[in-house]
Amino acid sequence: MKNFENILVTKNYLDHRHIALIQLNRPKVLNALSTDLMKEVVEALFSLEDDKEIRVIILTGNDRAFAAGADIGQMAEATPIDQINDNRFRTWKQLPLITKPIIAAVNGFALGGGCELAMSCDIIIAGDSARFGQPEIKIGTIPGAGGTQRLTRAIGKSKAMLAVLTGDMMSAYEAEKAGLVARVVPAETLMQETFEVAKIISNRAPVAVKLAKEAVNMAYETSLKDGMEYERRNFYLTFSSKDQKEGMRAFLEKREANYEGL
Ligand code: CO8
Repeated sequence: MKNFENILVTKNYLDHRHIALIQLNRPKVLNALSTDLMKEVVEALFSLEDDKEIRVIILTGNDRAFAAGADIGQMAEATPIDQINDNRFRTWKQLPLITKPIIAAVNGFALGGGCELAMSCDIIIAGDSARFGQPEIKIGTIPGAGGTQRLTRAIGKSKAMLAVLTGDMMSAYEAEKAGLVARVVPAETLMQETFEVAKIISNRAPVAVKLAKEAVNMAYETSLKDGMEYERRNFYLTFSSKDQKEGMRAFLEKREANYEGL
């Protein structure tokens, strides 16, 4: 893996060969999501996607901030045409193409694009000091990378409206209660707790994990009827994998399954 300027990438995270960590690393600006940083995140994700050893990716920031939003300095004087030509959204559009599970481990601020980046991941685990919000309204704009869409699907219209129209932040516990966050843990143990979740997922059959992720995401993309159909087809598809045979035989033989991702 090459060296990046704005992120740190660790394969074999905590000596686990199936887990990788991407850490946003612009601490002086609370990990503001510059175009370059987002390009690097996407490049690293695709490199880990292609790495056969990696089964789960953790995305994190630091104790103070997961990310405090898009880089305001970079945007302040931009015209719509600058935004189009800069094509910042190209990187964001690539995030859903990653088939491996991505867990956002959030301490501190996850605001604006930072909240949107966390919501682009598959699971959000938050430290108890984490704060989520879409504060764009306070600086005269609105969310641009899913804040009005993913947040509304995650926490419902009324709470999303409150967040988007006031710009006020939610605590980690409010975010958990609303359904944005899967689990809140003590801030100091965030990375260890996230690693434990990643370990569990990395022990599951990788093909089934990908098909399950795809099927859950379909719940957001389509009608219930079509989603059910999609799920059923992915269910059938798992029966063409070696790992399904291994998993069910291991259960019947009362032993641990050994999954190969085949
Ligand atoms: N962009 C650039 N710099 C930032 C950002 C940001 N989003 N957030 C913080 N910083 C910088 C500050 O300017 C400051 O720099 P300096 O030390 O040079 O003055 C440094 O980080 C530390 O910040 P503060 O001194 O403000 O720290 P506080 O603890 O006092 O406050 C806050 C922390 C509350 C998080 C505060 O920094 C803040 O309100 N930040 C802005 C939050 C925000 O408005 N985010 C939304 C940005 S717009 C957006 O995300 C739109 C996304 C659209 C999708 C993008 C697609 C391309």
